[in-house]
Amino acid sequence: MVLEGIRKALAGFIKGRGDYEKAVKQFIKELQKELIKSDVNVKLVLELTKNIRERALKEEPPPGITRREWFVHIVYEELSKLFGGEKKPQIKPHKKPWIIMLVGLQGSGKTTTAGKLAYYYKLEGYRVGLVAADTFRPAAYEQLSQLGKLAGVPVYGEPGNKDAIKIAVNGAKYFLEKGFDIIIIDTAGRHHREDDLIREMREIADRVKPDEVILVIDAAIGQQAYSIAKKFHEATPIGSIIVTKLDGTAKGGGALTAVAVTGAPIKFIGTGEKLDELEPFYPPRFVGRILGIGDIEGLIEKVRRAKIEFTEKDLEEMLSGKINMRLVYKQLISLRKMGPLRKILQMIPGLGIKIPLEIEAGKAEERIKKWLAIINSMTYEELDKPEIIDRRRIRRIAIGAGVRPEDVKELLRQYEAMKKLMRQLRKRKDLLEKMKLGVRI
Ligand SMILES: Nc1nc2c(ncn2[C@@H]2O[C@H](COP(=O)(O)OP(=O)(O)OP(=O)(O)O)[C@@H](O)[C@H]2O)c(=O)[nH]1
Ligand SMILES: [Mg+2]
Repeated sequence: MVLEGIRKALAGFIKGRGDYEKAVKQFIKELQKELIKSDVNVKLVLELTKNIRERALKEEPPPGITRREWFVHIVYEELSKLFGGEKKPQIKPHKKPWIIMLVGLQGSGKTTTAGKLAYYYKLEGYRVGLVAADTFRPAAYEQLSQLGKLAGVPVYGEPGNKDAIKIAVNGAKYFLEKGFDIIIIDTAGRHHREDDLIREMREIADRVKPDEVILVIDAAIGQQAYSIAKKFHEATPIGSIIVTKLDGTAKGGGALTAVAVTGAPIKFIGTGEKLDELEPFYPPRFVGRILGIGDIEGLIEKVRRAKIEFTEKDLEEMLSGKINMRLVYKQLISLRKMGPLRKILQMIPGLGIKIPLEIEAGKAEERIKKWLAIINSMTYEELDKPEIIDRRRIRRIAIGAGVRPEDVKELLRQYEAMKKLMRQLRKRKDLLEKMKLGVRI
């Protein structure tokens, strides 16, 4: 697996107990070493680590998250960005039929990937056909035929015919007439000159008009993937990219990040020679695996929950009468950050409603912390319907949160007060509308 060292460095970081800033520095050094070893562009590495360092020293973790945990989250986010961000790859074809044309340098893995793609889409329920339009490689048709047989997908070819463009056109026509959903055209990578390869690719594309041209890149090429992607794209717009042989090279990080920089989406990655060794590429998941998914999943979820914001939509929901502990939780968290409800309540001094949460008191912070712990100990059912919380449940929640049962009761009282407040607010709809419009009352 590429970038294995990062995982070790991070594990060391999480377990470490010493000085935080020193540990950050140490981890960043390791991270740089690993990325550069994996052939990631030095400029990208420096930019990444600068971002991580800045965020690590500047950002405050949300409540309930330690600084070290927050740091792991930062690394996870920044690495995901480096590998292409949060966008999910578009795997399903936009329409049917869908013609895919595979292009790429000699030996990059086009034919193997054609077989893998056919197999993948077949399992997804599509009717898939393969077209062998490589007239350069000896026995290219046989190679694809075998893969087709393994995948259980028909292969169109004209062994003996040297006109790749004609074969591609005929093959596409053949499967279109038969009503196939996805047609995958394998092309040659074996030309005497790269110019000829590019020219042939352009001609096939002009004649067949594929819905998607996929560039296949061998990960072993490292950061050179950037110039290859660019060159191909200039010849024919590349819809997406598949990076192959990530299992067999130490330079995978370089290839993936170089492609990400071009902005072309990496759709799949190839992780072996077998038909099923192809997987959709989603940067956060990939990074999760680099960092050790088991270790990081729980943490990311924890951070995600801690980052919850109380939004305008939540306010609308609350005002429409729907209130539960989840909303209260969000509200409490955003009260710490001067959430919208507090602002709104402050804007209407004449409303004559007592603010139930004593947010002015100095003790508020302590209290909110306690309440958050209490809510964290509730079950989903209790969060949605706090009304069911009886004495037994109160005791259990208190133990879980490390507080006294009285504290739980107090929160429930506040919850009731909040519910009442919402009801009162709802009756003053006129005022609320004005507030939303920003009219001063
Ligand atoms: N380990 C590993 N090997 C792969 C992967 N993808 C392809 N290969 C191997 O790479 C070699 C070349 O693959 P092909 O599919 O023939 O490459 P090609 O781009 O069609 O080659 P030409 O048609 O000659 O241009 C074969 O031995 C494949 O088994 C992968 O993801 N992992
Ligand atoms: Mg081939």
